[in-house]
Amino acid sequence: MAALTFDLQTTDSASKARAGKITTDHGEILTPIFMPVGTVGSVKAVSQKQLYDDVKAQIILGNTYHLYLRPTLDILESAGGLHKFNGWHKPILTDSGGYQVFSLANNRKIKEEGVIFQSHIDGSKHLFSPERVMDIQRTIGGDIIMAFDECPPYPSDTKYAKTSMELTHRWLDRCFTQFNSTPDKYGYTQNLFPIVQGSTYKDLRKASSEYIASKGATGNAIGGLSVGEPEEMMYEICALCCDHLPVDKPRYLMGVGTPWNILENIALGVDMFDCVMPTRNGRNAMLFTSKGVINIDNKKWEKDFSPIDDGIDCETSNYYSKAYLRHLIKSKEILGLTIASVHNLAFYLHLVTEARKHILQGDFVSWKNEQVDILKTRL
Ligand code: PRF
Repeated sequence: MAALTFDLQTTDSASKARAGKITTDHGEILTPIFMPVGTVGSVKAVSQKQLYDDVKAQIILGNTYHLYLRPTLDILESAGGLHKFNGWHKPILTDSGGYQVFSLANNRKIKEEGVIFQSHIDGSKHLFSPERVMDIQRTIGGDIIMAFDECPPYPSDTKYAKTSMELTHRWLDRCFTQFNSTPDKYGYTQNLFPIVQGSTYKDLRKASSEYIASKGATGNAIGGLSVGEPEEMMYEICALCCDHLPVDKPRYLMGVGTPWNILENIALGVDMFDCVMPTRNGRNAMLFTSKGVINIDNKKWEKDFSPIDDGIDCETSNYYSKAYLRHLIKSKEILGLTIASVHNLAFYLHLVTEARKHILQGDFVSWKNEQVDILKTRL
């Protein structure tokens, strides 16, 4: 079994967009790629079969914070890891909890050692340290595991951003020491991706990107963006980070974003994305389609019996009508949540697949500019 490799197939001549292929012990991932979020080991409202066949997902994400609290490591280890537990046999990436612990846990205290927090489920007290989080992710069994970081809120002053970045870097050293001194648990190779921080400060972002690059990891991530800053600022910082991260390793922009955010960041050199938006917004009646954004709650769709989206290759999106999906969502039927989530995810996967096609074809930028206007249209 072997560490993750990245084969950079093409770099666009008119932008920094790339087409590549990631190889892991659970199979290949063609990039750019979008990773559906499966927080507790399940992509909300979507079955594994729908992820394989309709969404055509190549990798999914799980969250350390949630999986550690429930079902707990004992059960995941007994199952032989998350792939065996949930029946998803393609690659899995786990986020470290270094973000969820700040947004979800109660009474959290950040110290040099790590973060002490109380479970949002039963109030029990826990410590996440870099060492502990490496051990936990080893046990969950993701193909890609993430470093334990602090994501500072937006806005943060320079002093806080710098102190926080330096802590993230010290934690990173401890992550690598622990990761390198523990074996793979289930017979396949796990890979540790470090995370760039530094808030919205260019000097900090440059320093952090260089520090992260110096680790020689098999892939690198950009964190701390899409946390409330203006879109243009996100693009500017993301561009700077990409320019200081290795060209021959995949770059992962964490927690981004809208369909147009994804295309713009692909143009800056990002290869991997994840976001709860397609599933969460889908459950709240917002659909992303090849013709623009639809609020399926709107009366306008009451008697629209045309398919949800016939512009993408997804049986669910082609089969059910807008009027029927509107009825299901209005009636709070469970099937409505499933159809909306499957459609939105299939659309995100369609979008990155098309982006890849146009990068390989050499007309990515003109296609992207045309798409961004369509994607933002409110239907
Ligand atoms: N760090 C981690 N996970 C994350 C983020 C981060 O900064 C973000 C920020 N957009 C989303 N998910 N570990």
